[in-house]
Amino acid sequence: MSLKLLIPDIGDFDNVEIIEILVKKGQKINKNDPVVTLESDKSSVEVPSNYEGEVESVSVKIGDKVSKGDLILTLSSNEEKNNEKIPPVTEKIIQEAESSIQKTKDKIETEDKKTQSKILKDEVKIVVNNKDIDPLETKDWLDSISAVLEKDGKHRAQFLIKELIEHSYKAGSDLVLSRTTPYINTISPEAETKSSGDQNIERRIRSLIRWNAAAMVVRANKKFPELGGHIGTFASAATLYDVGMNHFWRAKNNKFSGDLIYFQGHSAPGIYARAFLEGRLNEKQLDSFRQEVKKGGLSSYPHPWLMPHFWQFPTVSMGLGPMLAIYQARFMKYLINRGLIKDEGRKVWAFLGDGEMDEPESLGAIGLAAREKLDNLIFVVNCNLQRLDGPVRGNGKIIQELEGIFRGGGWNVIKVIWGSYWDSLLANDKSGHLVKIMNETVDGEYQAFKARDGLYVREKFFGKYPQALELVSSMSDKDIWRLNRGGHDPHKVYAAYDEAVKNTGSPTVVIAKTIKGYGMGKTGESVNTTHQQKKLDVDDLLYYRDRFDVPLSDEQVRNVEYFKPDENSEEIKYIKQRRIELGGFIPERTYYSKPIKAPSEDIFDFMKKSTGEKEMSTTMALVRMLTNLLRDKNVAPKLVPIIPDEARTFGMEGFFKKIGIYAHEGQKYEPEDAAQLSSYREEKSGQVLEEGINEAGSMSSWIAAGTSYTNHDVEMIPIYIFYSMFGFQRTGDFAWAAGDSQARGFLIGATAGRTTLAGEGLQHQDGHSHLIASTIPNCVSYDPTFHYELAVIFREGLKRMHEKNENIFYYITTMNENYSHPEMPKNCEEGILKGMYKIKDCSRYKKNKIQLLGSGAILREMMAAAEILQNDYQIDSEVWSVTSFNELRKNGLEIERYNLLNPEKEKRISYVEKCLGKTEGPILAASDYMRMNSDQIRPYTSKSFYSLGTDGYGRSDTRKNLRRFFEVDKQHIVAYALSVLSKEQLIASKYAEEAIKKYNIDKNKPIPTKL
Ligand SMILES: Cc1ncc(C[n+]2csc(CCOP(=O)(O)OP(=O)(O)O)c2C)c(N)n1
Ligand SMILES: [Mg+2]
Repeated sequence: MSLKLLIPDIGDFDNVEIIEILVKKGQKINKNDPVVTLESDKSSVEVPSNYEGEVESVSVKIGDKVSKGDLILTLSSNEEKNNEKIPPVTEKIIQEAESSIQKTKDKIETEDKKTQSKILKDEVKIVVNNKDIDPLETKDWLDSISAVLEKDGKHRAQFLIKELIEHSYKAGSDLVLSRTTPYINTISPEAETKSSGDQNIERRIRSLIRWNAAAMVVRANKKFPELGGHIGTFASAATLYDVGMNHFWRAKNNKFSGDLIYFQGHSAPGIYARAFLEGRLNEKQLDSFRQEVKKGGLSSYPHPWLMPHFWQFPTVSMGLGPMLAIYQARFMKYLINRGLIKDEGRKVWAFLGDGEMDEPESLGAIGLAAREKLDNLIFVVNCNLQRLDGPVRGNGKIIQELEGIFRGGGWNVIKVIWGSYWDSLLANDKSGHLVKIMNETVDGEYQAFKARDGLYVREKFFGKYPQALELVSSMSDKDIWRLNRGGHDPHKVYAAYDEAVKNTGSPTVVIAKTIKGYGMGKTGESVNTTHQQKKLDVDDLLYYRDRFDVPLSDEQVRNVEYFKPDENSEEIKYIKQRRIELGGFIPERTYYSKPIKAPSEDIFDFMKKSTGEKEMSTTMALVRMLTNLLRDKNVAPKLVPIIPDEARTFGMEGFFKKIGIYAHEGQKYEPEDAAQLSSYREEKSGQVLEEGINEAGSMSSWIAAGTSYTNHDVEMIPIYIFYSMFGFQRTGDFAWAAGDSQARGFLIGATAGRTTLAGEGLQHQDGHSHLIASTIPNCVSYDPTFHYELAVIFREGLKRMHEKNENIFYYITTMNENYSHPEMPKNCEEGILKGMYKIKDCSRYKKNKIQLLGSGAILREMMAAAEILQNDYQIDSEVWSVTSFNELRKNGLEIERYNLLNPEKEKRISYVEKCLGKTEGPILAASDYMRMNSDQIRPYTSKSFYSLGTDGYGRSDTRKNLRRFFEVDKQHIVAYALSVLSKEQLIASKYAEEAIKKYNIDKNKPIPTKL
């Protein structure tokens, strides 16, 4: 039958232009194949076919203006017309819902069985509480719930408790809800899974790692006290890492893609110390800790840039690790759901300090982790109760606080507070007084206990209640001192990790209590100054050796010697065997991803032609280019568009329907705009990462995608498009970490420029992002004006980063000002990429000349100014399009350095000088950024150089008024150019004076930085 394909609902637009026809008469097409591209003044979008069939006739041509319901083409097809209906999402939703109900049911049943086997057989304890007016009645209730737990499992018990709470609320009581549990371990001793490891050997290995880590810091500081380093952090975390290394973390190899571990920055010495025992690092390397200038040194903290075969993730800027890990885990699921990697049950582990959790970024994304059910994510928060200056929560309890926050956020929370020596005490605490003390004691006290001794703990802790004191009456002070904390007990840590890796449906946080500076003795253990302790005197070292039974003589201790047992020793064999069984060493950074072939030139050809009368912004040109890239079979699946709730601002809403928005649960509702061409389509295999108003999250996603080549061995092309003002300045530290991580991809600062965004005002108008971008050594940045410049830059970016695997990333600004774009001039590609090329030569009068350099939005003002100078003042000029002052500066720096270091060699010429050296007249440069942007190249030319720019706070007004205000409009450029020429004594000053008058330029207006 013959079917008509009509223009669908295109939202608010009417009379939209057809800019491409993608099918021909006689062509066979599939359902959803794009047939034409429409372009409004804001965005371009492809129209897909609703049917499969053969094109009979095409009823539109390029340039036609169409509206909803207009005929595009007719098709001969075997399909029934009712396909025209909106896809039956509803049915899919029902199917998905049914299957998820069944899965949940199955899960509940198995979990209930599991709980039943773990229930305490003990009688219920009566927790003494002053508010309890009838302890016996309390006991009745508690006994009842115990019976339910034993008979019907935890879900039934939780259900009854929930019902009770709701019932009492309805009956008039306040809502009683607690997100915290008593200050004891989440996993009861009976429910702990036991490690199969040899605990004696593991302890010996851990002791050696502890020793070597401390020795490394002490030795470095003996040589050069300025080097610094940390002992206390790793000392508190050694067991947390060791259990993971010996039993849980699977390395990348040819059979498995590897777990990903974010190590806490300050624990780096411990990770090196383990690598030393594993034979991956030698003594010489340990002795180069923090001395990286000479090749082979070990970086102070995890920095993939400095140790590209070792460290995978930079973490030492606190707060970045937690967010990066969350988005890393999410990106792993994204790749799985898009079918780009297999689901191998890999995990992302992030080790965090309890002080670090105060960074807003640390907790800022935990909601996303729960919402996206990231059961591939495990946080381990090392609660040593201290940060740099003192206690994290002296007057409170950080563990309880974190428990409440994470549980409230939907995480699976596992508290590891007490070590095994406490088990029997807690079991004998029939009156509940011990738990009561535990609950009542604040972190400041807990810290102080561990800075004292057993007697102090007996008196101040157990001594609070006679019943608790009685519990320890038969224990010596030494025994009391040995009562360990959960995070130092490998059994407890093992059990927690075991549960964490088995948990499904939510992320897990293991909150482990430890002691900062564990084992460091009186000068380091649990004292406020621990964090910065980098030296240990001989007595401390001897104490440390004895505490951990390190087999070194006093003399060796005095010399702070490392200790590595013989290759055939039990310890070395064991440590290696464990890693062999877990697939290799960790951390290790490798990549085996296949490069992505850059698309052929011709897919960018349309951007090299003039747009004629048609006006468009560079943002629109970018979206058009991306639409074209999505037709390239190599590139299309690898593109990861990342948008923080700005797709409509940038005219990218067409991507929603075309490639879908990633949503791990698909789309459970029929979108309000389902019938529209740019409908908000969410899909499990969706490609767009729509991050919501969350630039830090978007940046974390971008880093995850940009490092996918190493973390997943799949090269991806992330394109994160944002309001340029909310880019580098908002999330600059992430950008720095991206450079360190060697992320590859595009950052697009859209709606850029101080005078180009017009109405948005001070907080939105960006006049400095390029300067911030220039601070990142491997960031390549451009400020293009015309669509062909954008095409040349983007293609080169694809080639350099994704085909040739250069470890750089691109920052490109695009604007939202509409204008027509000229055809690409001949032979300008090299100049576009190097940073400047001549775009216009006005040489009619051959008397006086000036070099006009314009960038981004201001280039067109420069070009217009050149016309005025020529027509009204008989001044010739050459106009240069500067696509990147940053790139020009980089070249200038290098050349200047070479020349200074090689005074006897022939002088090399910077690219700026190559362009401008032999030209006539002074230089006047301007951009829509601060003057400092163009001033960057001033040292690399021998000519007189003046610059204009948009220094000062932005404000809302029309573009014309803003450019006048910041003195970068064509009239100001003309007046300043005349003034420059008069200053250079090439023309009389009266011309400049006249122009200033003519253009009503107020000389008395303060410089905009003061307004
Ligand atoms: C963003 C940031 N701010 C400040 C610091 C400086 N700093 C380094 S470690 C530290 C204290 C860390 O305490 P915590 O997170 O509890 O780690 P711990 O060493 O106790 O395990 C501080 C403030 C930093 N590295 N990053
Ligand atoms: Mg801490």
